[in-house]
Amino acid sequence: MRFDVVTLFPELFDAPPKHGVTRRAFESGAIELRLWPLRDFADDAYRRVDDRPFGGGPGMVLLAEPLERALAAVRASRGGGAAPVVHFTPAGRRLDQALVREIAAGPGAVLLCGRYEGVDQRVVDRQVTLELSLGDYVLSGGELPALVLLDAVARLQPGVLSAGSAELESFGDDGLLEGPQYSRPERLHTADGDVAVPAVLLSGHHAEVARWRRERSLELTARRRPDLIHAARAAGRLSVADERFLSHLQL
Ligand code: 9D3
Repeated sequence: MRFDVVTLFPELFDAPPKHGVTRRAFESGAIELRLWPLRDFADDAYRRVDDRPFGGGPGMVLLAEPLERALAAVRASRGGGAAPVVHFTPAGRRLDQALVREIAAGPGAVLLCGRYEGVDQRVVDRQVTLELSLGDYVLSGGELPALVLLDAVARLQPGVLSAGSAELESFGDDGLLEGPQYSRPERLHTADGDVAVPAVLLSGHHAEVARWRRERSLELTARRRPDLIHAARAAGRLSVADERFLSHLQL
């Protein structure tokens, strides 16, 4: 799948193909990343891509014409195909794992990263098919949100994660938070005494380990994210044993 990124800051996208588990998705060619520096599509000697908003007000707006030229070049380069054109904006729909899965199953996308106060609305109206936000906090532009989407999609590519982890984790198939994890040593020596790993995890009883993990997961989710318990229940993802455990929880 192919992602075309229109941005004033293409250098910000150097990292994902170089580091961590997602590097494999780029090295294998599962994800092709093409960058379109917006300044290359300016039409004046100063390479101007922003100007003051009509009607007045603070800040600057990304100009329509460089954006239209950049998007025309992207479309020509991609050929036909109906890839979504995503605009990252605080006014967009909140990105979640269901949407990440949908995008990961498609042909990629064109990612339009806004800066300043935003982009000329005529470009949004003509070209954009999906507006996305990361959540209710103020960033300085759409580049970090685009990197977040690329990371979330890259780790779903076959061969990127060790078997099973993509399905089992938080916001994976069961939609609950994950409980605690422990590794060596069995007893951690500290200034205020030894700290042991929960004994059940060392017992070798796989069914008991699974039940213990399920209960920790249910307990944490019920305390921190009761909305996710309600969603799991509505989707039929809670067993009779899960419901019995939850009914005895003192929240
Ligand atoms: C006058 C109001 N503006 C400043 C508070 C609105 C505004 C415009 C552009 C605020 C931030 C930005 C830049 N942010 C993004 O481009 C952005 C974003 C974000 O700020 N938060 C969460 N998700 C996203 S996606 C793109």
